[in-house]
Amino acid sequence: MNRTRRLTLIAFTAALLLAPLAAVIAAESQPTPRTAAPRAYPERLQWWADARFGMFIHWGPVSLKGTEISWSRANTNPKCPNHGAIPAAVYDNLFKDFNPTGFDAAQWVGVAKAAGAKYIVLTAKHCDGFLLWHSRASDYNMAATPFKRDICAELASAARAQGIRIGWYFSPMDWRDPDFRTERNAAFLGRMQAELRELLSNYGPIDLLWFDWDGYEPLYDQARTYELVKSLQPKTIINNRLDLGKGNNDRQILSANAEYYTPEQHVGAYDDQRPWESCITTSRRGQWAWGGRGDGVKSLEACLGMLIRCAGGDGNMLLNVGPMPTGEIAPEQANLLKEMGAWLAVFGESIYGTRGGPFKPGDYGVSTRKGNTIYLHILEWADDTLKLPVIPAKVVRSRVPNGGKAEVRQTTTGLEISVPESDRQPIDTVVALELDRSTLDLAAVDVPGAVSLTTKAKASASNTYHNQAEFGPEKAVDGRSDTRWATDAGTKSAWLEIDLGQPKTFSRAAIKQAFPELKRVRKFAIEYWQDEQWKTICRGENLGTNFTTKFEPVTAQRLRLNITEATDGPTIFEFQLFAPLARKTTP
Ligand code: FHN
Repeated sequence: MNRTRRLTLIAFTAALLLAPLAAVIAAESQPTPRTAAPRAYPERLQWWADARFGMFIHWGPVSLKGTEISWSRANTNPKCPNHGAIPAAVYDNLFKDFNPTGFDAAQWVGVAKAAGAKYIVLTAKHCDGFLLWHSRASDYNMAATPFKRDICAELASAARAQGIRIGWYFSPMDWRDPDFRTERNAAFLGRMQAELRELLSNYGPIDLLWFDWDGYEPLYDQARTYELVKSLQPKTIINNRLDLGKGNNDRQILSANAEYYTPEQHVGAYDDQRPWESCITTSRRGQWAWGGRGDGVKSLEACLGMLIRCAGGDGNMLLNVGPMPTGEIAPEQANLLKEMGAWLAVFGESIYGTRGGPFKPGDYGVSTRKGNTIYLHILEWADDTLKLPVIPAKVVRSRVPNGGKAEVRQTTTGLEISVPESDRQPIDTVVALELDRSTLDLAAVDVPGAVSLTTKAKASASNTYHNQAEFGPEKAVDGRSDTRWATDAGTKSAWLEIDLGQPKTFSRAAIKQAFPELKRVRKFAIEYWQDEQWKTICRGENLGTNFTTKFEPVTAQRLRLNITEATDGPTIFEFQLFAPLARKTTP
């Protein structure tokens, strides 16, 4: 066979072999096509996608300290990011006092079940290198503690006994290992892969593997590590973080082995083309491990709101608890989850087994869909009637899952939905719309929110965090909920002033506070400048996640959010004002 024919044959075979991989990587890095219907999940991900809600558990000997897992450990490896206050010699010997006699795996699984979570992910090994199972690969494990018991073994069987899926969080990083990220990294890799082999061999079928990253070099021998996982647990679902390193973000999928991406501590943006799961803490101050009695938890409104917005964005939520050193899940964490479960017991049909959309997330809330049904999740009533854009389908009937009545009008310009105040729900008014066709091949549509009068207006403030433009007053009027005006630590009162450029009339205001769970803003007022003085429109206390208020129309050019009492540097995502809505003159 002559040389050209041989080369053409080789090229042709290579193209044949590489085509599928190229297609996946190409698809993963493509921006989300705007008009496509939701992409079907690979069969192997279907249980996970239908679940929508999982419980994350960050735990280890560090819970004795109530400080953050791994990050509170002092640095012993310059190639690692931790610079904690606890000397390594102290941190690495906490296991000698770790005796969680109150640990009951069935009780933990019970908390997840009562919450309505369908899968659990435990930090079997976090970046501090401590193993929550009996290991031959490393003696820095539970067998060396006074408690001795194998947490992974007990949790895996308790989960299966209660029909809950089990996943391991496994840190490929080990900030304690002397060989990690050094010229002796191969020795570390041998140990890391031996540990992974134990976790995936000794505890039965593992449904999910949650790798993590630390923003530093991903020297984890990915090819062999993935091969090891797939050979031992071909069905296990793998997240995207084994491939991530410097300069990457948690929304990137960088290889064919990574099956979903992982926004952290916030709800991911709407994406029905690539699977995703937001991991978020229940901890009031955002800590993953037990934060001590002084920490506390986020509100039910905040946590349920985030789960509903994740589902409406076509993603999952992995909500974290940090058990106490006694082994128990603290009552405030267990009760919060129980309350979420109570809501899901009534409205679960609008979350489980749904896809996000077809109405994309907006100020009104979100929507989810299943079969011929769209579930509207109305989290905010800007007006008595919610207006939604046109969809190419007929609404044949509507219902409110927990009883109550919804009035739905479909016109050529879209949908109008109203629910009497008495039938509205405190956190989420769910309205189910049955269509004359499947909802699953509808392309998602944007729901334009009312445009705030403050968007892009001139802004000034009494204080800006470190005078950094990134946290300047204009960040609270840029129409984005991922940027924020922030003030210096220790700031006990502050004001944000807006100049609308000319007198404008408004009758509704909204304030989106950053880190609402820290309850920093205790007293505030919205004021306008008239007759050479500031006049009060409304006052409020204990600003939450999304403060909204309506008032008699006011016409003014200069106005301000005056935070008169704060516990510490208040910070605001958005301060919005809205013109009165054109009153529909009934014909
Ligand atoms: O550093 C870890 C952190 O402790 C926690 O485990 C989170 C969970 O997603 N992941 C890392 C931060 O991205």
